[in-house]
Amino acid sequence: MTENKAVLEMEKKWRERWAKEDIYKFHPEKPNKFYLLEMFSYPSGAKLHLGHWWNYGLSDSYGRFKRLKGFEVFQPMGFDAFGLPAENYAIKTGIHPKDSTEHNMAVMENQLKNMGATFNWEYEVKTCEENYYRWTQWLFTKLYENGLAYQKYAPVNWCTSCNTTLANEQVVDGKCERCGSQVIRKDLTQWFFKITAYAEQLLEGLNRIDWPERTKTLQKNWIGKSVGSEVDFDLENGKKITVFTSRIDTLFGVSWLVLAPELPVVKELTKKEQKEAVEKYIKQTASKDEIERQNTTTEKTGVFTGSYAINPINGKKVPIYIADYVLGSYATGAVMGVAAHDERDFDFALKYNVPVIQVIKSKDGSLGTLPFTDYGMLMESAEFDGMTSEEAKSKITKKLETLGKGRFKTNYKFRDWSVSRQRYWGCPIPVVHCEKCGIVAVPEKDLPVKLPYNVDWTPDGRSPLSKNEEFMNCTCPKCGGKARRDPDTLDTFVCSTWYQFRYPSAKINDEMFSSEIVNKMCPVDKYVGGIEHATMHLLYSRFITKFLKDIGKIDFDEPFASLVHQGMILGSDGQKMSKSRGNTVSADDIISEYGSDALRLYLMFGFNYTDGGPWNDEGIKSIAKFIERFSRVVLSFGKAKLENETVYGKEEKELDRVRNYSISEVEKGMEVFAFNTSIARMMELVNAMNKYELNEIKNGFLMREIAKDFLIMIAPCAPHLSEELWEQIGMPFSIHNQKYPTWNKDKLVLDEIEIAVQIRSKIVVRIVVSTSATQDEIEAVAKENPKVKEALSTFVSHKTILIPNRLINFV
Ligand code: ANZ
Ligand code: ZN
Repeated sequence: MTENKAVLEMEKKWRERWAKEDIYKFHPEKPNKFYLLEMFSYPSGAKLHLGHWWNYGLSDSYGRFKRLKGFEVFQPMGFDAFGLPAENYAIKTGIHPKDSTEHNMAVMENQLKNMGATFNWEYEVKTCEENYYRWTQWLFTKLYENGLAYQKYAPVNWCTSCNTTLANEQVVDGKCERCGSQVIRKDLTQWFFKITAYAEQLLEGLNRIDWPERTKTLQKNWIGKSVGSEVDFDLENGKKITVFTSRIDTLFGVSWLVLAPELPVVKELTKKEQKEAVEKYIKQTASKDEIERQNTTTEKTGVFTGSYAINPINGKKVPIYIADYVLGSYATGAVMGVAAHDERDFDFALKYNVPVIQVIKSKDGSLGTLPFTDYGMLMESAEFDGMTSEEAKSKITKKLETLGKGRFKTNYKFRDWSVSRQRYWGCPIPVVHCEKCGIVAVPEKDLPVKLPYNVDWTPDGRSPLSKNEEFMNCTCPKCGGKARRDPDTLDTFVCSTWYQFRYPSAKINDEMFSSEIVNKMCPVDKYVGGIEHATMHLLYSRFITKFLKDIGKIDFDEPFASLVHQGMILGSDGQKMSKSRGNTVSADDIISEYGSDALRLYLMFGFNYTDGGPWNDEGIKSIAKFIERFSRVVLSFGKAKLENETVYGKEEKELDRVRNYSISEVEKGMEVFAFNTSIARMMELVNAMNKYELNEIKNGFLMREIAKDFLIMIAPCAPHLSEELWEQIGMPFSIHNQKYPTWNKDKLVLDEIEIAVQIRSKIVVRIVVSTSATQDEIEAVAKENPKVKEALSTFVSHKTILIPNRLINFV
């Protein structure tokens, strides 16, 4: 590898000039703001890798394009600075998370600055700083005041070897990501945010945002809305069991009830002779996770409890079973078994010998093959016979309502968001536990509850903060008596729910953010980040945005108006880049050999931004050649003598057409992150410029204009080099303050076009014809061509078929 000193120095020179003159400064008072945001990153100490260039570099190019289009672009950057990696690093090395994080942020900030991006560092946000997490805590207290933050005893992921809880994303295939040990479930009292209260609004809002369809679908499925009914089945002991069903039209076909084994009522219902089998089954179930239990390919198992319940619609007595495919955490944890119309139930019925009662005919009136669930006609009861399923669902539920034994009900699959972490490096939970007053939120004037520096983070199963007496002991803000702090910290996803509002208001410290500023600047106009966040960060921040609107902090309810997911750059072997595979590509090496503009241009040209793809060493080489070519031709065009201004013949017209076409198409591509097509159009323009150079008499004025247009178009993609060439052709600093060139529709019209000539559908030759030529005229031109003449000498053509602008066929 050779270091390309000249290029590196040129790039550095311009970066220094941009910084010195502060040309990317954001002016909030100017109209036409455009808020461009990339998901901020965790401050790792490693060097910037290709992924950073891909994500941040290319969206920076998009932002630069928007600036040229006349927008006042706001593109802030910051760090998602709390989190497990720093704490795990501390456990391994003894280096304090605060120290390593601060170091890493400084290193990374410096590297990001060296990218030559237009980030507005004045508005930097670091979530681990007191003046940030103070407002994360304030947000918590507001949620608490509004009944949306609550404590519950619930299971967490627990690593048996590290002796600590793990976040869901730290559990890989049921094992601890750090040590590979088995992760078990452990019950602990934890804090939750009631995101489920916003289920409907989260669904509805999806219709109003410009997000990729697949991301919206992921959120929709995650929320999992299910419309149905609840039915109460009476028990022999006078109590009742409520089931949730989306198919109440099958109520006449119920053969048994199935409860989730973990439901507390199971113990009461179990008869003596079934006790042993039931208890054994409950134990078995406890070792399975929900995903395993919902696996439809494994055989259904279950155990009879010995008890019966009464079907309220027909008084039939049905047995009660427990089975692990019914989940205790969804709906009521009890289902009615309808073997004839539910596949899972059908398998179960065959195995346990319960009757299969068909109550629905298929639409053609036949009984069909069991089990079938398509909507047909109800039968069996005179009252509902012949109704469609939809009619029957409504009528049956209404009837149950009058009997006091059922009701309409909508359930959602997603759960409230568990936010407590028994870890150190996070935002402390701003409540105290008082013996007299119970849980008391820390009042705003006492925030932040500071994260102490001195703690023992050895993983021994206790929250590190619980071992710091100085932190734990406090006075109750309500009664002034002795109280204890909460020893847990918040999930870092809480910190990132609202950072997009902090940025534009980053200079204000006496409130979470200025509503006036945020209402003006937000929602974010374009958000760029990975799809892996679809059902976490992207859902959480939508929830918190809706909440902030409800408490009057903002007047809009969706944080990100438009969203783009970048794909992923793979190693040249098509696999995810990783050190262990040895397929990583070092961004630094590429830059030192070719310059950062070359890296950007290659990433823009070689891949579809939303797809990504495998790295290719040849690709960067051919981009280097393209750079050489356009540098030469732009200088030649840009330095052309201003003469022959009035010469505007066929060649000038064609060159001008390519220029106008290029301007319009590059713009279209840039707008939708289709950078590869934009670069391809610029390459075509360079070809056309090359061709024009061969002309004898050249319109120097036109050449200069085209050189300038080309440089402005490529400026977002090669920010340093375009600035350099701009200067070399004698233009004043800075190219990045120019306006994107305009194009003229009239100039796009082609005068002449090449079409194919076919004889009996086989191409013989290509000819150039005027775009306004009639079929007869085209035929005449074709017949003059020697090859066509020859072909037609042995074949009598009866007619010609013309496909305009493409071909003429002699048949
Ligand atoms: C009777 C029935 C008959 C059902 C039929 C389906 C088809 P969605 O739409 O996904 O919400 N169910 C209810 N609670 C459950 C739980 N805790 N664990 C597992 N399954 C549960 O599905 C609703 C259906 O899932 C309900 O409708 C119930 O089975 C089952 F031909 O009731 B159904
Ligand atoms: Zn108190």
